[in-house]
Amino acid sequence: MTPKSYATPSDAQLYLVKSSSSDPSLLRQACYTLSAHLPRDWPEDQGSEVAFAGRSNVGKSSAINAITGHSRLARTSKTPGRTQQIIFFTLDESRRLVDLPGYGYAKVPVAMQQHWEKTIRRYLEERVCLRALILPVDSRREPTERDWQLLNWCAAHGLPVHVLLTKSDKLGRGKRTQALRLARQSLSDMPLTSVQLFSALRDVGVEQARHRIMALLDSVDSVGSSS
Ligand SMILES: Nc1nc2c(ncn2[C@@H]2O[C@H](COP(=O)(O)OP(=O)(O)OP(=O)(O)O)[C@@H](O)[C@H]2O)c(=O)[nH]1
Ligand SMILES: [Mg+2]
Repeated sequence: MTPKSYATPSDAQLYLVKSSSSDPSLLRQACYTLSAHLPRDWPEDQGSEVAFAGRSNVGKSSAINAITGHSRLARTSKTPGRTQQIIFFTLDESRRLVDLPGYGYAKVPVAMQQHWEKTIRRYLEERVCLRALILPVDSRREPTERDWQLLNWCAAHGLPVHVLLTKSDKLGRGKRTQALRLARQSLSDMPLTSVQLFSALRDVGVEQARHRIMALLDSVDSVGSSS
């Protein structure tokens, strides 16, 4: 399988700047479309998608719920490994959000971990309509090795990533500011990667994330037209 090639970072950045005015209220229209175990079950590869990826239990599904304003759209759980399929949510006829299974939870059976490793890789490499990843990272912890692998892969392929420093309600003000500063520093050599503080529980950074996601969804993709 030939990995798709994304726009060069500088091109992609230009596209993003052009299209930052989309109305975030569209996100409230999100509705569940389907859950896919296998690539053949994915919706047709057209329009644009932004996918939430990241460590198990970091708050991906909670972030989707906060951002769409629907408390039960994506299933959340205290037990890691809750999302075990690729879940597609439709915003309108051409735009979707995607909840990917989390990685890094040791109690998920090895065969299942391998299946998702392979399927998520395939999703990233082949999905032409994928515009960007949202990567929630726990604001109290360092990104994991697997987070870095994903960030590096996206940087190498020109795929934008927006990092949400989740569960920031668990940090005091000083620690929150410090977490944001450190994250900005460590991502500073990745021009297509942005970062913000976020809390699904306390509504921190939700509006900011909405604006970013809309800009990413509506960024022009040079891949679809060139590959
Ligand atoms: N304090 C706090 N807890 C949160 C926040 N976001 C999520 N959580 C909690 O973290 C746990 C995991 O949240 P999920 O949204 O299910 O995490 P996930 O990344 O989708 O997990 P998997 O589907 O297992 O990969 C739940 O108990 C949530 O209530 C937040 O902003 N603040
Ligand atoms: Mg989940």
